Amino acid sequence: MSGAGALSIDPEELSVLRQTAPSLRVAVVAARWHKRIMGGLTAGAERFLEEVGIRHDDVTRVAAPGSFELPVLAARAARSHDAVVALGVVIRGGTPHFEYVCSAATDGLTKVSVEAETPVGFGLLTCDDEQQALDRAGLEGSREDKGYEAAHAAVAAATQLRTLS
Ligand code: DLZ
Repeated sequence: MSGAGALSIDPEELSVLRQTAPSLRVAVVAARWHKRIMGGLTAGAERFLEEVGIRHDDVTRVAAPGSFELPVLAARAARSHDAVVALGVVIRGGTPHFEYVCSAATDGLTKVSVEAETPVGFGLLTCDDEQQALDRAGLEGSREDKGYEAAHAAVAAATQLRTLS
């Protein structure tokens, strides 16, 4: 199934986001490992951004060599964007230092978000095997669409931040 995340948004929230989100500048930072799964995650994020009316030109797309590098690129993007969507896939079998990469990316992205006060949507899949990642990638046959969800979270939080400033 493609676009699974679309079903999870309340229509009322979607209608509010369509009014508030189009003025946001968003960065999508995506790691290069596991191409097919990343294709699903990035497509899901892009689909959400388009759905709430964020213009293609207001989205900056940044390629990270691997998930370990997501935090530093997200940190720089957070300086000049209202929201960052961080996407990556780490598969246990694929890396002998799975825990290090996962915790470095997770802790790093948390730190970036809080210190920069810029929402970072967490679209990092940390999976035991490829099938778990495929199930969450928003591809044909996937149960979930974590790219779409991460973009939704980042944009929704960015619009809420505006109400606080
Ligand atoms: C080295 C590595 C390995 C083995 N596996 C993954 C992976 O499954 N997913 C991912 O996003 N990145 C992986 N990397 C690359 C690291 O994140 C990092 O880019 C390198 O260690 C260089 O710093």
